[in-house]
Amino acid sequence: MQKNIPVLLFSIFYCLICFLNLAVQANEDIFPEIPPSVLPIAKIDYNDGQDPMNSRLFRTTTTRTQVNLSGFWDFITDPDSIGETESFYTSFPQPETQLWVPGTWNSIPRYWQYQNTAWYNHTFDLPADGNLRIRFDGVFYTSKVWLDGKLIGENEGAYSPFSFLTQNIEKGKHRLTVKVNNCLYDDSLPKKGTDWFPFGGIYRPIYAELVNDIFIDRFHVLATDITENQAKLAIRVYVNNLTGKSVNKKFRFYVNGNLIYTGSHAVTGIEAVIEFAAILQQPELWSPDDPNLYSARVVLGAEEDDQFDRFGVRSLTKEGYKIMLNGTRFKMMGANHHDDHPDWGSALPPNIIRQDIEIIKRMGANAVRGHYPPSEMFMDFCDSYGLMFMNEVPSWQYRPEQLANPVVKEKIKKQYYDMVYRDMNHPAIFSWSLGNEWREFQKAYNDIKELVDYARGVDQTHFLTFITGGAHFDRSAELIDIICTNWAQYQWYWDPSFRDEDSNGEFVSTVLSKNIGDESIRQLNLINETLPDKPVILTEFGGSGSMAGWHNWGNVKWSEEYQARNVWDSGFFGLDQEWLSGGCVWQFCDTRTTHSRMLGPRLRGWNVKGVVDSYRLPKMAFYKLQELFHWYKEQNIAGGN
Ligand code: ADA
Repeated sequence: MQKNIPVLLFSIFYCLICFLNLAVQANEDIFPEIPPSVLPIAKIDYNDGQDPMNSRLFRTTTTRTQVNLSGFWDFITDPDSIGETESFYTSFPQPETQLWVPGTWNSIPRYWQYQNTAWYNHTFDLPADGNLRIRFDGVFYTSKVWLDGKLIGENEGAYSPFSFLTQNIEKGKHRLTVKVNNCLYDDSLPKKGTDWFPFGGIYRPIYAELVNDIFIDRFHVLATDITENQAKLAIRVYVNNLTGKSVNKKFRFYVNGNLIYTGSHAVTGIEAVIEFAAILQQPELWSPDDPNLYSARVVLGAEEDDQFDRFGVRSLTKEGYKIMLNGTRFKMMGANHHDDHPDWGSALPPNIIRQDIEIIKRMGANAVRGHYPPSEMFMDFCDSYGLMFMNEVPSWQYRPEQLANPVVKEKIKKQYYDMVYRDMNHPAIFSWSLGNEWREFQKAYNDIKELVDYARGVDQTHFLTFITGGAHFDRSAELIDIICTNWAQYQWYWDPSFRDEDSNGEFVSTVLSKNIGDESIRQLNLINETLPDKPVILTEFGGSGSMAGWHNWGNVKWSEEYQARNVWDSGFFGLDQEWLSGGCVWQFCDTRTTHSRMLGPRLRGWNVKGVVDSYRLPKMAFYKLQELFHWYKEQNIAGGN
């Protein structure tokens, strides 16, 4: 018997190994995880350094003195709006606390629901004399800024950078005081009652820099006439000139550290635009599977000022209802993303942004959609990891009378301009959207036309769209390049309908509410019948809410099973129909909802339609989507549609 013990132990051990192996294999079959090594990384054969301001994924200048203003700032709320009359900007009162900037006060339990005025105050050291430019990447929602007690500017709008310049400032200690208010109104952008939480504060990076009397604000690089041998680069440099004179300046343009253009140009007016062209030899194309990037640098004068950015070379065109990326059909497999995290609110730090991007890539996606321009860091990560991005003006669910309001229209135009101005260089940009789910937009044709005409005047090099709720359409669809419809509501605010095939292999809805399902498919088909030459994207599909970790038999609302089936059902439809160009799941992660929506269809005050929960842990729907996206990709590689 004793002799048999080692044999017995070995057999038990062997069985255990076999069992574990099988379990691992079974698991792999069900959940095709991509090992981290397979995630593509940015392909750029030039080291453009790290950004000490933490605003971008790369250093933006070698010539300017910069001071990173992130850190703990004094903070006080001002619910009765007494701050200006009591001159908080000359003598800041005893602070209630110190808050981390960039950050939002709504991620601190003490200010969790606070929606009103608050003040920040911070002292910093300027290492040299000069023209001081304070650069805010984003403040939600209105802000007013004082430097050493003197008002230097104010801003409305949460999603675009803005800066204030003060000339001839002496080196040494300076004090910055910022009044912020996160209240929203019927004519704000977004408007009051918008679904996502109005996280207040200086929530994106902020820094100070010294600039010369003539300096570069930004530059755009556009690649056209792309062949295997070369691409034409059209470069446009936006220069600020404080001298009051017209001066001739030399401009140099580098790609990956190589000088490819030198020329002299007249810099005339306060905001001058300099244009020139260059040729890029043997361009490496950018795509989600192969995200090749180039580092670009513009130098003004004899190294008096410089700016870095990155760009990519890719073509995005339409062939009837098909979208072509670099000449190959592109079907969108995406996720809607909000800047939202339980610990950080909307102020996502770089490591969380990177984690989100990696999870979305791991899901097998090739695209992301946002309701507003995300941080520049987020866009940089989309470029680097290979995700197309649908960018949007946060004009969410405006009614016709709001769209007709000239104040609102001006805000939409300004936000559109700022979005294009900031994000033109990102190869990741798939489209610009003027807004989401405008109510009864059929009644607002003239206002929509005015907005579209304005948008085309700003940029004609990217797709332009606006998003409709449900599969409705009208003649305004003819104004835009791609039809985008949020199809998912048919599935989450009414009884679910699930996909099935009839005996002829046709897609039909079945089970719980056949009528709603059939009607939604009928409307989608109608779009295609009426506008057969327009690409159509399901900008929001799937996404019934689920309570992470809660399971049930059948299709019980809030269960993970219910959501997983819903996501598969509508996502499959978007990829399977030849005339559809895919879509984006609603939504990436569970997010906080606004005050007025805490009750009703928002489980525990959160929009729980995430395929991962608020801490980014996967729900069943995540794996279903991963399976779907990988299935489509494999089928496609193997010669499918
Ligand atoms: C709409 C809207 C989203 C979100 C969603 C929901 O489709 O575009 O922002 O509010 O509804 O969760 O209800």
